[in-house]
Amino acid sequence: MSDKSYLDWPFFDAKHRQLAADLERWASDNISDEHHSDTDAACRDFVARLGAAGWLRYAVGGTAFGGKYDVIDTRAICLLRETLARHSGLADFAFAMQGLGSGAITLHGSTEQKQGYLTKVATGTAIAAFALSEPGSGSDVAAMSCAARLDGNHYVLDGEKTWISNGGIADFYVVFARTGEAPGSRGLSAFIVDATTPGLEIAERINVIAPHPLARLRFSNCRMPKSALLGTPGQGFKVAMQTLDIFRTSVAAAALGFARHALDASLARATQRQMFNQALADFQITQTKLAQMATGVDISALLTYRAAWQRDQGQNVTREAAMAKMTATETAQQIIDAAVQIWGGLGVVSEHPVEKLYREIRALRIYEGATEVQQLIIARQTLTAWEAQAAD
Ligand code: COS
Repeated sequence: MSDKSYLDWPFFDAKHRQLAADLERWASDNISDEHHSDTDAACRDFVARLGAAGWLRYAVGGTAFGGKYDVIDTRAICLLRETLARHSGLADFAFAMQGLGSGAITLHGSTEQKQGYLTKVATGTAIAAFALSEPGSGSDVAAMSCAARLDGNHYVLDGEKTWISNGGIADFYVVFARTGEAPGSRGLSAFIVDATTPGLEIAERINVIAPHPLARLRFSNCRMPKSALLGTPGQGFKVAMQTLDIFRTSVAAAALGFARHALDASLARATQRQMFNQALADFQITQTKLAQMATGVDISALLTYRAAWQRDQGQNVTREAAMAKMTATETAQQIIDAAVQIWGGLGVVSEHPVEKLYREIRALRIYEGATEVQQLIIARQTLTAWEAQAAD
């Protein structure tokens, strides 16, 4: 049984404690972390079941459009991701991508766009995707080359996007493209592109170590109505960054869920496994590991829920979200590695729970801003704050 004492921390309200308890019950009854031979089908199934049970309502903002609340509650999103990740990486993925893929619509969509897309995302009847990265621009978003030009009442999209989660199974993609109002980051815009739009093709399906739907998309003379524009022309970079400000914190929460699972599995093994006439947990060398793992879990939880709470207070969290994402993902990697060591040979057997965690955690240190990008963000923000103080 996972430690729940953190729910008493002052970051949470009564509704969060209730959510955590209800979700834990639902996840225990409904999620099994078995091997899925058809990842696409398993992901579709998770989206449908998470939608039917009402959990996806937390992933969108606006009660008039199916959302649980008018504004996305970041602490709820984080509790959902942490709990789902502790039970199944793919269940967490299915939830997270509904949120990331529709986050820009929640933040900047028109009433028609919210009515058309958010309601379906919240019920699990449409699958969402976020298309930002390109073969030539991952960390450096402002360098993207995928372009959209205005042609009468249409925008025409040309270029490629890659590493697109839900690519191939999504019903729509929020796509960022260069519209050229100004150079660099000030000349990008966001669009909602339906998967059936002529000129959009799945150029490649990509297999990764922890399987989930992933693809490279190609846009060739892809014509969309002007109404596909999301927000204001030229504001696409900020739309992307604001969306990431919410969901980067939730990546930290998912890493925390994986880390808690690894700690629980290690405690179970260390107390049961006998060697040299005592339990593994009786060795001080094991206790050192367990102490570091437990402390790492709490450090990650503190940073994650600090960032989530701060965003829910209406404050800027670019720095705090970056700190949480960097620390929780890097720490979870170390905790899971220690769990594999504690499990020994069994820890590297295919589909053993800790072997799966070992594969699941790796991508989180890369996607939605690699650790190195988070370091850049934290350093810039820290320097800016210091310079502002020095100028006073
Ligand atoms: N919210 C709102 N606005 C933001 C913002 C945020 N979180 N972050 C930056 N901006 C604004 C800046 O204020 C700046 O505005 P002005 O043009 O009005 O001055 C503009 O956006 C450009 O910001 P900046 O100069 O910091 O942009 P850079 O090109 O230097 O890039 C990084 C910044 C590296 C932080 C950004 O490109 C990034 O996050 N990269 C990682 C992308 C990523 O996560 N990829 C994974 C895709 S999802 S799997």
